[in-house]
Amino acid sequence: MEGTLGTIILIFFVILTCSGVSNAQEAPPPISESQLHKIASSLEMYVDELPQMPKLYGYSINNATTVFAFGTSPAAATFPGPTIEAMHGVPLSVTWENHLPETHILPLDPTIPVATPKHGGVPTVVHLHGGIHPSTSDGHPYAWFTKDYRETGPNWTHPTYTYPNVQHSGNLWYHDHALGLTRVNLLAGLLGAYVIRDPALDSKLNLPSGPEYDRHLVVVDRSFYNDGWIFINRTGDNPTIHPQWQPEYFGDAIIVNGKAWPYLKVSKRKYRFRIINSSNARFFRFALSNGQSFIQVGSDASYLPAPVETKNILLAPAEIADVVIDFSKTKSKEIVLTNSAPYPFPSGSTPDSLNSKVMKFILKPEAQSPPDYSQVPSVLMPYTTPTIVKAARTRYIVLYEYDSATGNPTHLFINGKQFADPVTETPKSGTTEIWYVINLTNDNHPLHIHLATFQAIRVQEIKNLSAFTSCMTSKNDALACNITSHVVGKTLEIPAYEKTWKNTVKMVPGYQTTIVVQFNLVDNHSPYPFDATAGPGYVYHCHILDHEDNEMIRPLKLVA
Ligand SMILES: *[C@@H]1O[C@H](CO)[C@@H](O)[C@H](O)[C@H]1NC(C)=O
Ligand SMILES: *[C@@H]1O[C@H](CO)[C@@H](O)[C@H](O)[C@H]1NC(C)=O
Ligand SMILES: *[C@@H]1O[C@H](CO)[C@@H](O)[C@H](O)[C@H]1NC(C)=O
Ligand SMILES: *[C@@H]1O[C@H](CO)[C@@H](O)[C@H](O)[C@H]1NC(C)=O
Ligand SMILES: *[C@@H]1O[C@H](CO)[C@@H](O)[C@H](O)[C@H]1NC(C)=O
Ligand SMILES: *[C@@H]1O[C@H](CO)[C@@H](O)[C@H](O)[C@H]1NC(C)=O
Ligand SMILES: CC(=O)N[C@H]1CO[C@H](CO)[C@@H](O)[C@@H]1O
Ligand SMILES: [Cu+2]
Repeated sequence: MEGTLGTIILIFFVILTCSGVSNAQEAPPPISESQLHKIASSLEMYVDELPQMPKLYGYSINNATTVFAFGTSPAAATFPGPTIEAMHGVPLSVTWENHLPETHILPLDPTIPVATPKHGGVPTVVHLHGGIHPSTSDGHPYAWFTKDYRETGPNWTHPTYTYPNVQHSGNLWYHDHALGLTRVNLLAGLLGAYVIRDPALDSKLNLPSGPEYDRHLVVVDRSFYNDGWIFINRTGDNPTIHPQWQPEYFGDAIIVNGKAWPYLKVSKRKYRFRIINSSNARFFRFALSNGQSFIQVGSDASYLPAPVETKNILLAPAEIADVVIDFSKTKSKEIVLTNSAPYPFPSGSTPDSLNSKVMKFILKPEAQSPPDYSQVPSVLMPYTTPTIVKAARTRYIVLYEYDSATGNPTHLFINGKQFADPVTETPKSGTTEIWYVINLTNDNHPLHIHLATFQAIRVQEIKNLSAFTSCMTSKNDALACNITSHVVGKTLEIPAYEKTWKNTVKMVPGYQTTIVVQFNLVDNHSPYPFDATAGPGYVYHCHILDHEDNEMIRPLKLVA
């Protein structure tokens, strides 16, 4: 099909709605963890109706919160940004402009590699997460730009990005990706949903549809000061090394579509929810309080081969769960969407009375529920089985965390390398590779690879981890450290709801996760409809944003 080129202009605007705070750079008075918790617990749950973008403004609590927001004008800017509706096969171009203020609303850390314009302003660049597009439209961390493009990073290309939308229908999201600023720019609000529709496929599947029954839930966690200002700790965990950087941001309040713990009135019928975890570091393990199951139909930007019924969904930052919830059979009048994931995941604190709750569904009476003609088909999308894909080559990808003398993390590297070190991952465009990802840290790292689609096929424990880790720390060479003789421990079951072509996969600590990575087009192995080897190239990184900003990120350059 010949695509027409739609153009929308998206502009960043800061909405200054908070009257109390005039100068962002002026440090607020110190605040304790228990005070933050008290502020979050003073927010009444389930008083706000779940909003739908793009109607909503970024007021998360009783006091308005100043945010950075996406929109086509200051009046139209929202947090999350407007949901971009794209059509399969119809290229879309977006001109990204920067109208952010001269100084950031959150504290920065100059000791990590960070975009630093000489003439002020807040650098930003937009990445379409899960998108298959040229690297000149990928939002490379070095492709940042400030207001009116007066200063640009070394890999900046042009203001207008083109998204070919050659993928089948599914869920993507867009967010800031500027070097060393991702955690604060997303915390400030620079994120939004993007959906690709495909009328032929969508009508065949006949899942719940239309604005009322097919909804996005963009979930984040945030802490706030009393006046509504977003809280981020201004003291680093190793303040003499990094004055501000902390290894993970966790907020006390759970925000869905810009509201803290909202509610949604639902009819007794099926709904489709596209749940995007846009937290900086918080994992969510979702469940429904009445014990009923989710029917998961998609993961990240792909459908599952067949629907999976599950009572729990574990979602890492940047992962997307596409689920159907059938409210027609429950006797409950209210159902709470709950969260039970420890933070940091998997060995941190248990969620408390606040962050164990996400939102509430309030059921309308039967009489008010119109007939439901939607369905959940038994087969969704047949894909190539990863185990029979022919791999062009294998690579070892090792995740390291470095700690100070006090045992606090100072930085994280992939393969012992900094982001600025020369590119080492140079797959051939059109091929498939096997990557063995080895996590030598205590955290679960959601690995995100730009452009590629990939899935885990084996997750196996590393035996004699301390011996292997000490060898790797000195040699940084998995083969020389006898990796195969160490990967002999127990294997973990890969959840059925993750067995599809994903763009973010969780890496279990102390385990080797084997992933099949496709550097070609999902579904049919047709070549990319653009030169994927041109331009500044892509990146792969941990999607815990605090890790990504402190160098758990590496370049990825496709070659012919
Ligand atoms: C914001 O909250 C604080 C403390 O709860 C209160 O004193 C103040 O009046 C509130 N301001 C607005 C605009 O709601
Ligand atoms: C901020 O970080 C410092 C250093 O890690 C810590 O001592 C302090 O408790 C933190 N404050 C809050 C409110 O979390
Ligand atoms: C969201 O993602 C973050 C960071 O990857 C992760 O720690 C958190 O558990 C996720 N939360 C949910 C609800 O999926
Ligand atoms: C672990 O490796 C060390 C060093 O290679 C070795 O001395 C030790 O016996 C090993 N331990 C086990 C339980 O295999
Ligand atoms: C790897 O294993 C071989 C044979 O088992 C052994 O000779 C060699 O010393 C080992 N290398 C390391 C770094 O442990
Ligand atoms: C990207 O930026 C780096 C410097 O950070 C530079 O060496 C490289 O040539 C740039 N690549 C392109 C294609 O602009
Ligand atoms: C080498 C290393 O530090 N591995 C860690 C990986 O994660 C496990 C589980 O959290 C830890 O116990 C290991 O120490
Ligand atoms: Cu990480």
